[in-house]
Amino acid sequence: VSRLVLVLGDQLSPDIHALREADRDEDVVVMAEVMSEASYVRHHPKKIAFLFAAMRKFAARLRQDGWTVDYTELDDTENTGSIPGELLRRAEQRGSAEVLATEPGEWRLIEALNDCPLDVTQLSDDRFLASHARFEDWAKDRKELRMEWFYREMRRETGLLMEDGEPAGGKWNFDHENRKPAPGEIDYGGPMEFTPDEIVEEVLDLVEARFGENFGDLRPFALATEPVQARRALTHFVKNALPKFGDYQDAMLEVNGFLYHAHVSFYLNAGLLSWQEICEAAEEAWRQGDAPINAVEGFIRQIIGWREYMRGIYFLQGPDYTSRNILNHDRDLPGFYWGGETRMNCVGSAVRDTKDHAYAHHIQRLMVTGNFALLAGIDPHQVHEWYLEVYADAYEWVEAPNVIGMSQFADGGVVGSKPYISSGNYIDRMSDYCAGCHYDVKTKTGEGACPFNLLYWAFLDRHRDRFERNPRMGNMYRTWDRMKDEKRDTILGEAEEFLGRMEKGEVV
Ligand code: FAD
Ligand code: DLZ
Ligand code: SF4
Repeated sequence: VSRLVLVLGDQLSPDIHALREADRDEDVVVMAEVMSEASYVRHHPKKIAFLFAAMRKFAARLRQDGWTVDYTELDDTENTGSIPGELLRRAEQRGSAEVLATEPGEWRLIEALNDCPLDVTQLSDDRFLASHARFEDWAKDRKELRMEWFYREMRRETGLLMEDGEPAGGKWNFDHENRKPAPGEIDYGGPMEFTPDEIVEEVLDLVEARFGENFGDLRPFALATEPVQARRALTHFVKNALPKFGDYQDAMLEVNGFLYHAHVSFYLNAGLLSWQEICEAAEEAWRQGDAPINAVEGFIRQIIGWREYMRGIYFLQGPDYTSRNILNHDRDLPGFYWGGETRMNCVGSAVRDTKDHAYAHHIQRLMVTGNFALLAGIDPHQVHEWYLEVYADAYEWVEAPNVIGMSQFADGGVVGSKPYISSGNYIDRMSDYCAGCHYDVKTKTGEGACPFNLLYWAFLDRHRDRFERNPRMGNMYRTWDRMKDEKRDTILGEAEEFLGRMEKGEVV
């Protein structure tokens, strides 16, 4: 009897564990577009379209390679609407009782497969550098799980940018060279774009009809949906943008939301590219003298460092991670996160980029939308759902530790030793947003004061007990304490008033 081989929408790699273990002549691959996955949050239409198109192409490729594939399209009349439902239906049709799966990237789905009445084996997802056991081993007996230490071990294990056991260039980390403010002009035309073919067009029509109400623009759609395209996009980045990736990694520009970023997270997370090929391409550019060490080291650190570390944290912390809320924040996410009007140019621009592209780069996510939500005391679970919805690269294993941990400090400091907060000053230094803003970043109180300036101090004041003894935050408290009582009262009063207007839905 044949076994079923489950391949999920973000497992589109021909050497995924379940396929490696399966028998091409005997077993049947099951892939399914299902409402339960397409609606656990209201995903950006581009995210759904990208995945469905990539899934359809992957299924076609598997068939070409000799696999039998039972593929369910969303509109199939028999579609049961969930992954376990489709497994049961196919099991009955094929007379199978056994399922080979690769572990999903979300507790919800892992549990759903555990609860499925078939005999489901969840094999490890070994498309990652660090297995669960490897990360647990690293984490055990450590008081603090700092990414940098983990990263160095990953450098040694992969040999990436290593020379005779020493880090290339003599240092592990070149970040102090990587914090340049926004350049006046960008000499890079942005990520490679792909014209939709027939398969993509068909999916776009489907997504438009079924998910047209979700936040985000479906068209124009220019993402890669197959490995050959994704590899071209990678090569394009390595050649044209990687050399400046480091310099402008933290910069933000109103007219250009891509800067020198790779724009490959969707492809990597869904399985169209592997971390190995991305890192090897970057390392090779450095070896050839085409990209400087600060760029290549910074880039590789994001992938074998941050990405692997975040996944480790998600699985180490367990299924309740997304409900952590150590700071007891409970405000609702304001409507301008879904494109409602706001006078804050930085937030408006980051949300607009997100709506257009299902993409924003790291500093927009962290220091604009994330920073604002944290300062304003938004319920971290709502923030988490927003990030899971709006970005085409968002799956819980990577989104949650970035949002709940890094961005919202809701895990109490597992990921970050201090909260990522800043006043308007930081945004002004790193971007050109403030020049075109209704508010004045230099104004601290009164008419036109930048809300980030007000909310920053209000946050510190509100959470004094937790943070004032943090050695990296002492300076901020000393500055706050040096202000006259009257000024502090004004700031806190105006912050409160701003949040009140925001909660009433006034344009702020
Ligand atoms: P680049 O800036 O060019 O970086 C190269 C690659 O490094 C990325 O493709 C990505 O694979 C990896 N990487 C970089 N930073 C991180 C990180 N912090 N965690 C994991 N991988 C990283 N990334 C996701 O893939 N999915 C998410 O849902 C997601 N949510 C985020 C939410 C918040 C609040 C923050 C602050 C960051 C989030 N990130 C997420 C990390 C990062 O912002 C994106 O990976 C990155 O913006 C993707 O764009 P890029 O390919 O142009 O990346
Ligand atoms: C995100 C997503 C969406 C929108 N749709 C599907 C789908 O219809 N079928 C499927 O197999 N996977 C889909 N996915 C990806 C899953 O949600 C993802 O595998 C889990 O969140 C685990 O990472
Ligand atoms: Fe954002 Fe303040 Fe600058 Fe406006 S002035 S863009 S709100 S940081």
